[in-house]
Formats: sequence, structure tokens, C-alpha cells
Amino acid sequence: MNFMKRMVVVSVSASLMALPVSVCGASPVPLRGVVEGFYGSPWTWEARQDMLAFCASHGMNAYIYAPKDDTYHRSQWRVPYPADKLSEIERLAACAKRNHIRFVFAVSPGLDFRYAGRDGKRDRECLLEKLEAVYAIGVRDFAIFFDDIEEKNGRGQARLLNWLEKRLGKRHPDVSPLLAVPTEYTRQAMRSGDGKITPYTRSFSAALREDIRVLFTGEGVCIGRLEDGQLADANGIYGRKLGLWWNYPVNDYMEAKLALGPVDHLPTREEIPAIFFNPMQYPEMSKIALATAAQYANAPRQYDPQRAWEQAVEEEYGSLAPDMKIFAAHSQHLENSWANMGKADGEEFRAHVDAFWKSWPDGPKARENWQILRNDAARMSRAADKLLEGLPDKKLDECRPQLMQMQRMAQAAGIALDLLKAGKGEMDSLSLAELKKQREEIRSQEKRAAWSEQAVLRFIDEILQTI
Ligand code: LOG
Repeated sequence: MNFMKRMVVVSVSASLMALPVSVCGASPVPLRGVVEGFYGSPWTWEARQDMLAFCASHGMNAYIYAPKDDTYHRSQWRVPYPADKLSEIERLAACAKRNHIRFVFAVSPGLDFRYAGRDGKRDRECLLEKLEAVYAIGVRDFAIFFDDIEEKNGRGQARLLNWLEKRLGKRHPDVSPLLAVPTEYTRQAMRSGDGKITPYTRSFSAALREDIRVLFTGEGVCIGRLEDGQLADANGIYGRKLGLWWNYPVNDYMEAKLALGPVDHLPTREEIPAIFFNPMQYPEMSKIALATAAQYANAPRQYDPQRAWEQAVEEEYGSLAPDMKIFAAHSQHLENSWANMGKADGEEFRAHVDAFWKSWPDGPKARENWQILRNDAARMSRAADKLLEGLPDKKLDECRPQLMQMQRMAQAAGIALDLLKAGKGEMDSLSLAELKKQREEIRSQEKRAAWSEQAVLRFIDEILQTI
């Protein structure tokens, strides 16, 4: 008996050892995966299949099909999928099944859905039919999304969802509870200025059946930090545990910048029933963040963003990982007037810059700090060359413009540093002209390719102001 017990212990710990380290000792988010929910070119069917395998190998277990620019999903939701599209969905659902991934099929009917009267009945039936057609080809999980629409008919939406849930459940006992995204899908939107719950959220949450799973995006649409207390508050508003739709690494609001950092600042204490990460329209470039997302979702309490990020790059890029780390470390942060996602770009480089300016030109460490930056610039330049030459086409096609910006910035930083060292008197006018030309070139590409705006680019501009 004792021997048997020991055997069990040994075999359990052996199998745990085979799992990624972070899986041990913390419970994963039960439903965890990717929501293809961005605006812009939807992924190809091939990319989706590849992503399902990627999700499976990283311990994710769900994928939501919800590309905003698939017209049958949103703007023309009433139109049934044509046969060829339907067979692609069927193939994808089968692929998900093979990979033990839950395939969730979503429709976003809110742009022009009619809730009342005869039209209401017609729209309801039409939506049910849309789901039935997909049920018939093997899909068992469904979602209805009401994000990014004008109309806020909380009660109408909730009653529609309840009706669908009931009808589907009655006909098909094997269908899972619906997933939903409300029209107020951020915590900030759920409360008005005085802290009161808004009429929309009150009526939607009160009328909605308890088993329907609601997803929200956190504090804002793209606010990259969600505290446990904030999640608990949102759960309180809804009287149920909410799931998350997390908008990283999506970059549809800022396409020139690639989101290549780790996911971060997600809750670690509150129980989360489901989490879905919205990626970029570039599937390959999305994999770094998604691999870190998988680590978080498998063990939120043990999650170490930096370690997860290093592992993700190493695993995806093999011998090019050191170069990719340099590129990716400067392409993590997406910020505009309403979005603030991902950690700061090029933190190490910025620290070098700070130390340099503190010491330049007369400090005892001025030369040393100059040399550190000069080495950084040289390393960046080499990394850009190596990546442009060595990355497989599939990856390169998604990041070439940004790699070329990196190459230009690395060269510009190098020239700028050399000029700074030469000093005003001996400044080589040819180099100065070249630097200015390079800076112009960077500017002319900015709309297509952003990289390290607040680290390398800022440093180049600081030097240009100095000389
Ligand atoms: C959309 C989403 C889009 C994202 C970032 C949700 C629930 N909906 O503002 O489709 O990819 O922002 O632009 C969104 O996030 N709305």
C-alpha cells in the first residue's frame, strides 16, 4: 500500500514536471484563449488553424471567431454564410476539436438589430437561424457581441440573449451557455460620473439570465492595468463573475506599432472564469504576447511577465532570439489619447540614456556612458540586419517596415553619437547632413512604421537639439 502510494506521488510529480513551470500550484482561468475580435483584415483560414495549434500547445483552450470586418459577422449579420465560408468554418471547428480547443462562434448584430414588434421577431429568428446553420456543422459554443454600437437597449439585448439561450438549450442540450459582450463593456462606462450604475448596465445585468457569461475589457477599452479591487467592483455591478476580453496585443487603433511585449498588470487574486486576448491582424507577430498571455492564464498568481516574455521569444525565434529581443523590447507600448497598453519601450536603453545625459560632457563617466550607448546602437543595427536577412518570410512580411525603421534609427543614433563626441568645432558636415536625411526618412515612414518612439527616436531628437 505504502509502495503504491509512493508510486502515485512519484508519477504525479513526474507529470507535473513535464508541464511549463508556471502551471504548477495555481488554478488556471477555466476558459482561456484568443478572441479574433479586431478591426481590419481578418486572419486567413490557414493562420487560424495554425493559431489553434499554437493555443493548444500553450495550454489555452478556447478561440472566439469574431472578426469585425467579416461582413457576415457584423455589418451584414442577417445574410447567411455562403457554402464555401461555411465549410471553412466547419473545417476550423473540426481543427479546434482535434486540438481540444473550444471553438466559439460569435455574431455582432447590434448595429441595426430591431427588438420590438414583427421586425423584432423576424430579427430574432434570423439570428437563431444563423447560429443553427453553424450548429449543423458541429459548433457547440456561441457568443453575441454588442460592443461598439450606438443603441443602448439593455433590456432588449438581455431578453434577446435569454431567448436565444432558451431556444438553443431546448433544441440542443449539448450547447454551452452563451458568451456576451454588452454595449458598456468597460468598468468606467458602467458607472456614471457620480458613481451610480448607468441605466443601461442596470437593466442589462438585471434582466440577463445568470448562466450567460459576460465579458468586459477592464477599466477602459485599452487601459493596460486591472486591479483586483476594480474587477471585484465590476463583478459586484453585474452580480456575477465577469470574464475578460483583454485588448493586448491588438493594434487596430494604431497599426504602425507592433505590440510585442508581455501582457501585464492583470488581476492575480480575484477568480476569473474566462479570459480572451484580442490579437493583432498579424498572427505571427501576435504570438509573443499570446504566449505570455497563456502563461498568465494558466497560473495568474505565479505569472512573471519578463520571464514569460523571454521564454516566448526564445521559443519562437531560436537562434535569432537575442536579436528579436532587441527589436521587441522597443515595440511594446501603444499609447494615444484614450489608449495606454503595454510596458514602456526600451527601458534598458532609456536608463543608459539617462545615465549618459547626467554625465555628459564633463562627468567622470561621460566617455564610458557614451561607449555604452554606441555599443547599443551598433548592436541594434546588427540585430536589424540579421532579422531582415534571417527571419522566415511569414514573420518578416508582418514586421519588415518596423525592422527597417529600427535599422534607420540605429544608424541615426550611431551617427548622432559620433557627431556629439566630435564636438562642435570638428563636426563633420557630411555626417550631419546624413543624420538629418536619415531623420527625415524616419519621419516619412512614421505613419506605416512606429518603433521605440520614446526611447531611441527621442534620444536621436535630443542629440539633434544639442548639436
Ligand atoms: C472593440 C475591438 C477592438 C478594440 C481595440 C472591444 C470589446 N471591442 O473600442 O473590436 O479591436 O476596441 O481597438 C474595441 O474591445 N472597441
